[in-house]
Amino acid sequence: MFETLQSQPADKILALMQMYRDDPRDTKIDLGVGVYKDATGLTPVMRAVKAAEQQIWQSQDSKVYTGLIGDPAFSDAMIELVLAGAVPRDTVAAAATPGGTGAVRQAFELIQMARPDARVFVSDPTWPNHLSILKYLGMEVVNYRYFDDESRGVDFDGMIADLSKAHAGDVILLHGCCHNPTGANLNASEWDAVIKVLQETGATPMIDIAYQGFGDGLAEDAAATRKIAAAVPECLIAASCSKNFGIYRERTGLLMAIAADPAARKLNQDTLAFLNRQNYSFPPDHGARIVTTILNDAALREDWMQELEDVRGTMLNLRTQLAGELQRLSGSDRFGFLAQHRGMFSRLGTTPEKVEELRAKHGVYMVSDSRMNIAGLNQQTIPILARAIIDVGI
Ligand code: PLP
Ligand code: TYF
Repeated sequence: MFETLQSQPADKILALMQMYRDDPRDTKIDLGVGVYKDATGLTPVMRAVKAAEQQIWQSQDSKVYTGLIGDPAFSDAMIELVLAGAVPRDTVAAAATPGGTGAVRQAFELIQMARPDARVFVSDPTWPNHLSILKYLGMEVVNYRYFDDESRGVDFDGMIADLSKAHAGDVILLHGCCHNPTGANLNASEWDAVIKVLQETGATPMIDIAYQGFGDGLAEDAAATRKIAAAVPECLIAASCSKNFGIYRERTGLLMAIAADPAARKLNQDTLAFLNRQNYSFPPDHGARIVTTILNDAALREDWMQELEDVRGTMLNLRTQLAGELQRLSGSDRFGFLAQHRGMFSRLGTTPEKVEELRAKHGVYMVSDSRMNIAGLNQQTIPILARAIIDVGI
């Protein structure tokens, strides 16, 4: 029967990861897949994660099933981390999911169950998995303008104009912080304007927050999410713990559905449990338990926050240094956007041909849309990358 299958397009980011591994050059530089790497190129297990795992190993006396929505203590801890009391707790339904991707998938399914004809507005560009999951589910996608090719910032007027075309029953998907793939983000007053559009159109926001703590700080990165959640009656939030806890392979995420009032919460909560049951029954627990242990232990939480700050500071330094080096080599300010962008990624804003030239000639690997993972750089590779960028004429 399976001869009827059609081959599916590969994930470009993951294909690039393989290509990099197969490249024998020892001068190669990996700026592809979005994982944090330290100065030695390693993605370490965070100190607090190790300590939490040790505690769990010592104290856990059963691995019996949790519940369909996972351990409620994980939901409580994550709701606090992301929302910090921005909305009444008794309006928030939540379910643990396999990673942020699981939360995104369950959110789309929840939308589809509630409104089979909902349109989902997505930034142009957005994380490719948003588009492929929406396509797979047969949901209607509307692009809104986001990246300004000229300034490498946000095309804010275009964005607002496009979002204004949404109406009640539509969903507007927003990146809570550290936009993937561009690195370009809204400022506080621009977020306020987006909130105004949400209120005027009645469209429902869905916020994907996968990099809290990677941009301007834990609270700063969640500020827009909190403000939106408080300003509209209903809101979906897909949170990932992969990056900020460095537990990528543990598959740890949470989907939150905020209802207009406590009475409406129950239906959301029951539906989230139903959706988990249909797709995988019980969500993974180990990563969720690590996160809960860290967030609920003052010393571990403090240590985790410190290490996350160091990670964030490292990426900011790399940004400033790369922008500085490019300014020196090019004699112009045209790469200043690199220091303005936030999170792991920056879109350089060049053609796939130039990206290919960077790979073939200089062993620099970035996604063909010219997204580079800033965390893939270090002191040695910054000048090499800067020279390569100038050499290919970007
Ligand atoms: N959403 C965005 C925008 C992402 O970049 C990612 C990737 O890390 C995710 C969601 C979810 O990641 P994960 O499923 O690994 O938690
Ligand atoms: O955008 C990235 O690089 C990360 C990691 O199918 C990732 O979000 C990449 C591709 C993918 C899942 C995660």
